[in-house]
Amino acid sequence: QKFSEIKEGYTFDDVLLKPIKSPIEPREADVSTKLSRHIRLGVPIVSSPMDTVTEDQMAIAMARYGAVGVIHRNMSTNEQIEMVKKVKKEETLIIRNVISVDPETPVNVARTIMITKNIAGLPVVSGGKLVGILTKRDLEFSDSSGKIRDIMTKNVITADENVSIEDAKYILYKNRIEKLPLVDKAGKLKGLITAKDIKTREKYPNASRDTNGQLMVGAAIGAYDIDRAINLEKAGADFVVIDTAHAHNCNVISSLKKIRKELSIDIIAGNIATAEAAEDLISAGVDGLRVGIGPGSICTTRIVAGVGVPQLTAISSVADVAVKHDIPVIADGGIRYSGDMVKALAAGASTVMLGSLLAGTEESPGVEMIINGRKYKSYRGMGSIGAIKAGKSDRYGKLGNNEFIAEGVEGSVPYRGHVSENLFQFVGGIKTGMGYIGAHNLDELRKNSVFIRITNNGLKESHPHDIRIVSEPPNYQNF
Ligand code: RVP
Repeated sequence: QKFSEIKEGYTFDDVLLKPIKSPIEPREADVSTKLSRHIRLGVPIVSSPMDTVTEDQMAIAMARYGAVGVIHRNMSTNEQIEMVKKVKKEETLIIRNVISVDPETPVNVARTIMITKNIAGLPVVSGGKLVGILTKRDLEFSDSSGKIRDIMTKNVITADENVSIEDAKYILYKNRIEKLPLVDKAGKLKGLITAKDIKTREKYPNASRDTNGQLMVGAAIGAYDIDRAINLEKAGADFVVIDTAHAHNCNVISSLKKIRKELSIDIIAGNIATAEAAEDLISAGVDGLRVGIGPGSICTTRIVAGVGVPQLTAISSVADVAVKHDIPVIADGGIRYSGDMVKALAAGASTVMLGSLLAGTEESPGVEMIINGRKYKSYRGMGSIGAIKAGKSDRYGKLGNNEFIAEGVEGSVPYRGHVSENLFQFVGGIKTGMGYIGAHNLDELRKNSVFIRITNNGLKESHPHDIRIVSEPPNYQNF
């Protein structure tokens, strides 16, 4: 395209959404969505794979709320695998590797196991078969030098290994027991369900869970990191994100095809910003697209390289192609308020990915600091010098073995409390937007939305003006 045929690109502050006659109240709006070809989420928000944003604690908090986190890759494969496993184990409903003891075990040995492993009910197994359970009550007045077989509870209430959660709950409740061992037809111990785990699960009814009831989690990989991808899948990751600054690169695409052959979980790839890139990545077999070249709050790509596409134009260019193939789009970068999320979703994204808005939360791995009496947390670009030096430097600007060009900065963002409080505000903002647009769900938001191009004066008018703000609401903070 010649310079004389130059086109305009727009971003969040360039537009507003027109209000439309609406049959719905915000509380009725359904924000559920697709993250990728096979993954559905209750909340259209994803935490970014950055080393000051998403590790296991962030991923757990996101999944519990119905959103999802992508664990960053600025660490060894083993460290990343451990984090994935931590998320998967956080709310395991059926314990598969059950610790058990033989009936001939001395009582004092069993007591030590129960104390050190913090177990309240210990299944007793002989030749693989469940023969009893040892509870704290059994131990209370027992002779420490005796054998377990003499004091264990023999008539154990069990359930079939394929019991449904609802049935398990009923059995636990009806019999007033805390532990329910699961056995196969031959009476062999196959697992254990505890009342405590069921209660924890009920605290988070909208959590993003896999088919086993475990929290969902994604993990980032480098474009050429096939081994990492395979190991993450083995560790239980629900999807991987091929994490590059420019996924519309021939080497990345041929590597993506190889990774596609090795994995059966969903593969999301990015970042891209054009329709052509969307076509090529979809042909190569991706299950989701991550959009954004340069909009990130910590990103200097557009300044250093002179390259990028204003984010709303990028989202809609990619989404126009992706929608034809039913491939969901993640709008990644540049989101500062819930209104930006509504605009991104209206422009065609199925989810938004957040960095700076989550970096200040309790669950992020960033370092806390106090500046002028106010609490902040560190936040840095993955192309910043600090992040590159700390780990794998291949997302951004590698020129040679030890030479690199930074494409990001390091800084801090205000402390923002817990992830759940923030997600509550973000989802509330999205639903409020949907109420103005008469959208019952995100499909309708996309279809009903009419954008208006605004001027700088319109933008000035949009923000609070001609007032000295004395009290900042949690969803509008300037600093
Ligand atoms: P933001 O939410 O505006 O803070 O942007 C976060 C996004 O910025 C990330 O998800 C990623 O796409 C991009 N990023 C991360 N590091 C850098 C960089 O150093 N340039 N950019």
